[in-house]
Amino acid sequence: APVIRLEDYSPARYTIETVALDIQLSPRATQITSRLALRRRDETAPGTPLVLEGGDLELVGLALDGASVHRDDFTVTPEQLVLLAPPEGPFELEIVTKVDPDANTRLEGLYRSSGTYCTQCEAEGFRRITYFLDRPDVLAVYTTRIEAKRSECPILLGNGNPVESGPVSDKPDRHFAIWHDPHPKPSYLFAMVAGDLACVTDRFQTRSGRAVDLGIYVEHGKESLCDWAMDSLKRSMRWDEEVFGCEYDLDVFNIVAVSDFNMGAMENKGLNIFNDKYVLADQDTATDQDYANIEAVIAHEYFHNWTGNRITCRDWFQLCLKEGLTVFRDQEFSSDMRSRPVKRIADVRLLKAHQFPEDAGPLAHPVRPRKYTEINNFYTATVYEKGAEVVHMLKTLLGAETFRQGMDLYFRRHDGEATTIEAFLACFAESSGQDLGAFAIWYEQAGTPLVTVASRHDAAAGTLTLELTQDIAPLPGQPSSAPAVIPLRFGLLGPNGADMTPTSIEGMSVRGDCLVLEHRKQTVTFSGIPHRPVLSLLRDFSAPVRLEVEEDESDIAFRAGHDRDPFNRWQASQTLVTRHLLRALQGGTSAPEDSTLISQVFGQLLADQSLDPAFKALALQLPGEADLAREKGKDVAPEQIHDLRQGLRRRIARDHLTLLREIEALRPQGSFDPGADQAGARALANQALTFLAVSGEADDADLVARRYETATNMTDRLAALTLLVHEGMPAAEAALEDFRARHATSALALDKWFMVQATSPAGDALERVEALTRHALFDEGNPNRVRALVHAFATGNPVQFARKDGAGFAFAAAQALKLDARNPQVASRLLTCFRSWRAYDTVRSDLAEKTLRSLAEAENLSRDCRDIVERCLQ
Ligand code: HT7
Ligand code: ZN
Repeated sequence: APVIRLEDYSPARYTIETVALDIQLSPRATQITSRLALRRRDETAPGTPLVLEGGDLELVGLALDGASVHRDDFTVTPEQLVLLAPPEGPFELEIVTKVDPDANTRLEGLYRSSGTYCTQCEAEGFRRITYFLDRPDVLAVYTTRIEAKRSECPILLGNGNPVESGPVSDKPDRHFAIWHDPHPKPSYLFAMVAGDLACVTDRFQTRSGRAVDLGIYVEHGKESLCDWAMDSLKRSMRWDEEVFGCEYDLDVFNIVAVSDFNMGAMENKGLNIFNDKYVLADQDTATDQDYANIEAVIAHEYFHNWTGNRITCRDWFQLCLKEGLTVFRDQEFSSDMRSRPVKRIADVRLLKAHQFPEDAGPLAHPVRPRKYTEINNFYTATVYEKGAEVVHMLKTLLGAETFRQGMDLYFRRHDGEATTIEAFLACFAESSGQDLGAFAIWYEQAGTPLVTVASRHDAAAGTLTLELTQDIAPLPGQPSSAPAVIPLRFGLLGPNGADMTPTSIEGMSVRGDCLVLEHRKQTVTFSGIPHRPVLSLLRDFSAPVRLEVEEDESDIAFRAGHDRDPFNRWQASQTLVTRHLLRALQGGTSAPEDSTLISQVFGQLLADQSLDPAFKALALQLPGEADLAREKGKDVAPEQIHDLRQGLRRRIARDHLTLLREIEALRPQGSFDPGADQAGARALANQALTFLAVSGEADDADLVARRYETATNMTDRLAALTLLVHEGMPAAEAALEDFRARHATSALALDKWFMVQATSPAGDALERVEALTRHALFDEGNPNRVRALVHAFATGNPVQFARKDGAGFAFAAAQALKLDARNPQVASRLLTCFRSWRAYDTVRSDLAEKTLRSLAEAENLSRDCRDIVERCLQ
C-alpha cells in the first residue's frame, strides 16, 4: 500500500463549490446522483485531468454540463473516476452511482443498522457513496434530497436545515426530504439518516436569541432513555457559549443513535450520529461511568461544531488539530460539570493506560504523524489524548486569559478554513507575544519523555537544589530525540504539609507555580528553604511525561497524606504501591511487613472524612495489573503481577475490615441521581466492597452476593457481579444467569454480561470466551458486542490473554482474521492488543511474535490490519 507523507501535501487541482445530492434509497440498490459545481484552481494548468476518489463504487452515469460524457473522455474503476480533459472554465459534473447498503458490513459509507440507513464518512467514507475529491481541504455547500419508502423510512434526515418534504408525485409509497447546509464543509462531515425512528425533542435558545430545535432519534420504545443525553446536550451548548464564546449556527441540531457503529460518535454538521452506547441510559442499564461517558461524548461531538467543522483540518496529518483540541474542550466541560481533580485523575489514568503504552512501543507516532498507509489506524490515544495534553500544557504555560485570547484569534482568523497546527500555534504565539517554536516539538516527536529529579538540601545555606534531566527512549524510526518544553507545576511541602515559599528561584525559568524545563539537563536552586521539604512535582499532571524522583517511601507517604494538590496526593498513593509491588516482582522482598506502610496509608485514607468520596474512591484503588506491567516495562509475567496485587489487596482488606464495612454501608439511599455526588458515593462504597470481596470472611462473601441481589441500579449491580465472577465466588453462576435474564431486552446491558466474563482472571476464561463466541447472543456484525467479548478479553484480561501456552494470542489473532473480512476497522483495532508484545517475558514474547508473523503471512489481509501487524513487527 502506498505511504502518504505530510511533506507531499499539495492543494487539490479543482475546487467543488456546491454539491447537490439526490439519494434514492433502497436496501440492495441505492442510487446516488451527485451534481458538482467544479472550478479549476488558478494554479492548475488548463486541461489537467480531474481525479476523483471512489471506494468500491459502480458508476451508472456521467454527464458534463448536461451532456453525457463520451467513453473516451473518462476512465473509471471502483476506486477512481478520471475526467481526462475538463473544461477550462467552471463546469457541472453529474455522477450517478449505485451502492448496496445491506451488503456494507464495513460500516463505512452508506449502510443499514437495524433497518435504519445511516452514513459514516470520516475519514474516507464519502468516496464509498459517490466519486469525489474526498479530502478535508475541499469545502463545499451541500444540498441533499433523500427519497425512500415512507412506510419503511418515515424519518429522513440530512445536514443543515430542513427545506422541503412531501410525497413523490408519481410514486405513491415514496416520499422525500430536502436539506440544505449553508456552511461549506468537507465531505467527511456529510451525513444522512433514514428509518423508522422515534424522536425526543427540545429547544435551545442561543445567547443571541436564536431558537434551535433539538432532536434525538432512537428506536421506538427507547425515548425514555434519552433524558440524560438531551440534558448533556443543552449544558454543552450553553457551556461553549460561556467558556469559548462559541454559538450554534443552524436552526436544528439532530442526534441519531444507532446500534452498529465503528467508533463512539460522529460530528456530522447538524446531524451527529452516535453509537447508542453514548446516548441511551437509565439507572437499570447504565452505570455511573456510562452516564459520565455520555455527557463527555455528547459534549465532544457538539464542540466539534467549531473545532472541527467551522474550522477543519487541511489534511489528515492535522487530525489532532480537531481531535486533541476537542478532547481538551470536553475534558474542561466535564471538569466544570463535576469535580475538577477527580476528572483530572480519571483523564490521566486513561492517558497512562492507553497512550503511554502506545508511545513506548512499535505503534508510537507523533501527535501529528508524518506518514501513514491507513488513516483509520491513526485515530489513536496519541492523537486524541496526548493531543489534548499538549493543549492543556499550552494553557498552563500561557495562563488562562492569554490562552482564551489565542482561541478567540483562532476562531476569528480561521473560521471557514481547513488549516494546520502551525496556524493554530501562530494564534497563541501572537496573542502571547511568545515564541512557541520549541513548544511545537510536542507535535513532531513520538515517545514519552522521562524526567528524572535528584535533590540536595543545604540546611546551613537554606537552599534546595534540583538536578533535572529529560530524555525519550529510542523508538522504531526515532533513534534520538530533542528536548521538549516541559511545564512542571511544583510545591515544596514543609513539615506541617503546607507549601513553603522560596525567596528566590535560580537556574530555570518559572511561570507562576511552574518550572519550565527546556533543556536535556538543568539545575534549579530554591533559596529561603531552611528545612528539607518534601517535593511535589508535576502537580495536576502538568505535562505528559514519566517522572522519576529520588526519594524515600516516607516522603511519598507524606505527600499521599498532605499534598494540597489532589492529583499528586492520588499519584503518591499509586507510586507507593507501584514501587512496593515492583520491588517484590524484581525479586526483592515481598515479606508482609514490607506492606505495612502502604496499609497504614490506606488506613489513613479510609479514615479521612474530609475527602470527597469520589476522590477517596480513586485514591483507594490499587494500580491495575496493566499499570504495573507498564511500569515494569520488560520481562512481564502477568500472573505474577496478579498474584502479588491480590496479596496486597487481601492484606489491606484484613487490616481495615471494620472501616471498610462501615464505608461500604454508606451507599446513597433514596431516588437515583446520575450526578457527580451520588456517583462518587457509590464509587466509594463499591471500592470498599472490592477489598471486602477478598477478605476471606464468609460474611463479606455473603455481603457481595446480597449487594448483587438488592442492587437498585446498574452501577451497584455490575460492581457486585464483577466481584462475584472475578473472585470465583460461589454465587457467581447464579448471578450471571440472573443478569442475562434480567437484561434480555437491553443489548447495552448484555454487552456488560459478555464483558464481565471476558475479563475474568479465572483459568478457564479463554474457554468460556470461545464458547461465548458461539452463543446465540453473540453477533459478529455488531462492533459493541465484539468489543465487549473479544476486545475486552484481548485488552482487559492481562493474565488470560497472555497465557503461557499462547492460546490467548492465537485466539485474538484468529478472531481478528475472521473479522477482517467483514469489518477491517474493528479488526485492526483488535490487533493493537499486540502493541506491547516485546515487554513480555521471553516465553510469551516468542509466542506473540510467532502469532504476529503468521498474521503477516495471511492472504487477503486488509490494509488496516496489515499496517498494524507490520508496524508491530518493525
Ligand atoms: N471524528 C470522529 C472520528 C471517527 C469516526 C467515528 C465513527 C466511526 C468511524 C470514525 N472514524 C473516525 C469521532 C470523534 O472523534 O469525534
Ligand atoms: Zn472528535
